[in-house]
Amino acid sequence: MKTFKQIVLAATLLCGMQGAYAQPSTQAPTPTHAPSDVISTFSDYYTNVGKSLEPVTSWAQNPITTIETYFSNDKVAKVPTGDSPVNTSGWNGQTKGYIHMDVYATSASATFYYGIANGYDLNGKYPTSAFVWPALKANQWVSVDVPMAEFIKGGFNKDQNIQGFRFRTAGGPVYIDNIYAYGYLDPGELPVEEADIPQAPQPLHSQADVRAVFSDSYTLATKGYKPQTFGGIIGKILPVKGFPNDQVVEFKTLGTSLATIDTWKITGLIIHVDVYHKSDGDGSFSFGLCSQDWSGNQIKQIPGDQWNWDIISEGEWVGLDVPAYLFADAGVNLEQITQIKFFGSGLFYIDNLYAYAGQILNRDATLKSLSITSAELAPGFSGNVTEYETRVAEGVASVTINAEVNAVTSHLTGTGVKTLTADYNEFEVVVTAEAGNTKTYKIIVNRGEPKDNNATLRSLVVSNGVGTTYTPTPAFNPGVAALTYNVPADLAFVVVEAVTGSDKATFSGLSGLGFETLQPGVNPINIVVTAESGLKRTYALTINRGGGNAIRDVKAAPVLVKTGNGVLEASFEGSAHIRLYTVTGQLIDQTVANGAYVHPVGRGVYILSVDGGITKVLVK
Ligand SMILES: [Ca+2]
Ligand SMILES: [Ca+2]
Repeated sequence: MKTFKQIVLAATLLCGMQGAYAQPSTQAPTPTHAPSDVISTFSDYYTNVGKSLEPVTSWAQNPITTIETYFSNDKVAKVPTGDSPVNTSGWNGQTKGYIHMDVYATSASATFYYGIANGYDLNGKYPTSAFVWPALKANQWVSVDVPMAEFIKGGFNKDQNIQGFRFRTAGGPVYIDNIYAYGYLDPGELPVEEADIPQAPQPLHSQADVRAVFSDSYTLATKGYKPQTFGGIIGKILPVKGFPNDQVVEFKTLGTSLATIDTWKITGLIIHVDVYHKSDGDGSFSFGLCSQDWSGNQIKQIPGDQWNWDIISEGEWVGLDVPAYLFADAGVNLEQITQIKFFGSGLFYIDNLYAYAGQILNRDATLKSLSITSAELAPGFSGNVTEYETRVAEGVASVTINAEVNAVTSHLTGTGVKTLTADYNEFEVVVTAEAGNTKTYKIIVNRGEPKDNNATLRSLVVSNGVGTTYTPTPAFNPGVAALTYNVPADLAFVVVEAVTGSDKATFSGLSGLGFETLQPGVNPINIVVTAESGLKRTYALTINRGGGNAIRDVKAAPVLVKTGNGVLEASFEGSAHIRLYTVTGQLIDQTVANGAYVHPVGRGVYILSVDGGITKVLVK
């Protein structure tokens, strides 16, 4: 027992000694940035601004960063080895260009890097791999300055404050002092953010009937939509990908999201908003309004027994139209609306938030039933399922499609007797709702035994016929629908060779294949492949003679051609570049001739190019 006590005592002493020596031997260098350019969060030097670090002690599984005091009154953060989260609630350092830290290690083999977090869960966002963290030095302070753009590229949302750090240390502890942000955040350094969704439908209400809050379609709109930093997530105003002038609001993880709006007067009107549920969550969506104050605490929602918010289906724009009086019933002053708050579950976008005078048109474009004579559809009918397939017996010449709309105000097309022109047939039934939105139901009718449905090309080569092939944009693959080739301005024809993906597929004639003469400029060529089942697929080639912008106007000189006695004779005015080809594009001869050209030929078809002008010559 005595021995055991001595060991415990010795261990305690040893630990105590290590603790005493394991601290920086010098104070951190005095910061050099002007206080007016600094937003600090942990520094004894900058006292005019800043929050402090708030060590997270509640996460038992994580090593805890502590705040130590050395050199009488100098605070230093001691970061243990591992993954240590530290709060710095509401620090707005993200508005600056860099985050600075002074970092001290007792060994040069220690490493340190860190992420910053938008939320209290401290899922840190780290710089991209392009950023090189400075190496630590033994018993020295090292300045670590990370561009804010690196964190933003790494996923940090610059529209929200920094809620914490996630320190990552190996071979520690390391010591940190003077954590502050400084410098200019250059918007040009930041990644371009876009909403990768389709554009919202064009609103159809006339300007005179509309009081808009957020819409690119109404130029007299209030445009007073200002997403708020409190009360849930921040709606982010972004352009639609490919449409820089069409903005939408993104709600990344709704939740709730509050926005103030310029005073909105909507007595007697209907509130419209287009909503797109891209992913995540259950698609539930609604909004509330406030006419009372600016805190967001007085938002009123419509009681559930008075309005049924539909679940927004994923991957399509859905227009919501809600009568304003329902909010009046809930206690909102419709002449003084100052805030709107969105509620939901998932990743949403909204567009075209406005109120209009009019009546609510029925948006129901679903079918109540859909069937086909003498065959069952698969899967079984459901109003929200829009694609069906069936198979009928060999020799069936026609089927009848029957359908009923859900709403009597809808319009229906595509039903009735349908002739089966092939063993693979596609039919569409389209429902147009009273409000103008449509829903298309597709029915594939297969006839007879299953047949090969492959109507793709395996390869496609466009060449000049004498060994030079041209590369299309985009690169060829069997699934591509349109290809553009830029070819030289003086190329009078191309040779197109294609192989079908299935031996059972056929070309529709030889249209688009083999020798194709080119006009200067744009030459469309379509290749149509027909699968065994009858399914057709078109590859649309655009041959751009002159390479897109260097289109040359080739004047075909008047050419007189005679053949006979095994000789082709051409006469024309002046000097000309001559090329003679076989019908499949093999170059036979090229030269420059003045006024006349003579070449021996056998029987067959030849292509004569005189200064780019093409003449087809038949030699009997
Ligand atoms: Ca300090
Ligand atoms: Ca828009």
